[in-house]
Amino acid sequence: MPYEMILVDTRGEGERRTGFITLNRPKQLNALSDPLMDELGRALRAFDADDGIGCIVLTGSERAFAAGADIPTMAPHTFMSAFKSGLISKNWETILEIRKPVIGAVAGFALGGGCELAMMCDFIIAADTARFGQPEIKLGIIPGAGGTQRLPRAISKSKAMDMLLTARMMDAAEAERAGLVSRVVPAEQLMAEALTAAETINGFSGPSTMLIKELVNLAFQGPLTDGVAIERRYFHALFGSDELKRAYLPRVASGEQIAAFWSDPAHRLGKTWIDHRDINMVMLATSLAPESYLQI
Ligand code: DAK
Repeated sequence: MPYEMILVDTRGEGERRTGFITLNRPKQLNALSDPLMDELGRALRAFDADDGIGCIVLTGSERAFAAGADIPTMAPHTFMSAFKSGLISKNWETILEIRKPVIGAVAGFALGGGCELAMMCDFIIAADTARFGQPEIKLGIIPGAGGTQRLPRAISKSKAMDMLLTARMMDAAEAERAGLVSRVVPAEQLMAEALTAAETINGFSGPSTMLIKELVNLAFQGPLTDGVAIERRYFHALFGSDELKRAYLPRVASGEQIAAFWSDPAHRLGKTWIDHRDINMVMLATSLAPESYLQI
């Protein structure tokens, strides 16, 4: 089924490419409606299931990433209709189920639900034109897609209270200082920067990127001790990987220097016997003493 409110394409080179999803309701500044969120969820799931895709970039227009939930379609709701239809829930959080990294590339307004959607991305690269805000209070409502929960975790209680209670917008420079975004670039470089970041990720092990994403999200959402315990289990589990044993252990056992092995660009690019998916296994392995492998 074709998309009407988003644009979808793939970019980059190599074995795994980057899936781009562009919110495309220009007249409404990409206001987020139910049909749009359905399409977004469908596109995200399709990229997640595609072995040729390593990473996803979610973006909007130069003027707006998204100016919030679509106000006219929300306005008629009553408590019961909002509750029964699961307003801003069932199809708004598909992005949280995606296992591949999702980069938010934000230019212009990211307000209300737009800011909340950006915060659901794994990290945000912002154009210097980006402006973030949670202006719901001006409408007499509150955020409905996690704004009161993710914003304080991302930028501190004080700044979150300030933004939520005064409805002021935060520019890109302040958003970077506060930790809401990972980098700020001139607007005209936004897409290139996002693609470069995505291609870097695409060059690493897919399973490792998925595990890192899962664990960082656990750190963001859950208690520290649980997160560290689960991280340890996954770390141990990676040593059960056939790839690790086939690709790396024989070389260590034969006495090859780790540094020499790793500095060979052919290995780094996965052009020889070592497949690119092994690379992160190797990186994990190099953090332990060689004797450890010989006991596995
Ligand atoms: N929804 C629908 N259309 C929107 C929109 C939105 N959120 N934001 C902007 N637009 C539309 C404008 O209506 C305008 O359309 P036309 O009049 O040209 O047809 C067009 O986009 C351009 O907007 P402006 O002319 O206002 O452009 P400016 O550059 O002057 O201002 C702005 C840009 C982003 C600062 C301004 O448009 C603005 O403040 N927009 C609203 C931002 C906002 O408050 N977002 C929503 C946050 S609240 C619920 C009810 C509501 C909600 C939830 C539940 N219930 C009753 C259950 C809302 C949730 C939110 O996300």
